[in-house]
Amino acid sequence: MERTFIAIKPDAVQRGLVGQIISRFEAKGFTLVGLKMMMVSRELAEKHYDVHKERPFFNGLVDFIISSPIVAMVWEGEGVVASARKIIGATNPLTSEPGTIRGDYGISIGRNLIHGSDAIETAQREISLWFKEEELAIWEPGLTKWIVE
Ligand code: D4T
Repeated sequence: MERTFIAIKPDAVQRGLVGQIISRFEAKGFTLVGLKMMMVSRELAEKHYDVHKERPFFNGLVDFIISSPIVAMVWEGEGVVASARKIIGATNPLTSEPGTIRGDYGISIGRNLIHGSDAIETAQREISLWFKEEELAIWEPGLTKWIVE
């Protein structure tokens, strides 16, 4: 079953948006299989954003991610990687569509509330970077037959 890595960033945690953000994925019908609140080490933040290490915003981005707790999650479901990206919205909240998380709650690209894996292979890499296998629950909600044909 497809899985994606989602992180609720420090700005969204500080603003009390954790519940509303989790609700959107629950209401859609995806299954939560991993969840932890944590302070992120600089080493983990740098590994996670390794692809951006030459970009001018890299240091500021890492400083932001480690500045305050985040909520790390793994969500499961058919097509969850691409669907979560749509639920999250475009990188710059000013251009994200209303109805998306960034479109509804954000203004600034450096405070864009949430991260979601951008492809299935990225999701696999990120899930193994952030979670141990035993931290993930293998379960099927009883409601699944009412959500997935
Ligand atoms: P993430 O990876 O956080 O889900 O965001 P996106 O996938 O939507 O966007 P990204 O990888 O291009 O950017 C990663 C992260 O860097 C911040 N950022 C980005 C920034 O602060 N300034 C910038 O100019 C850009 C391009 C926001 C998201």
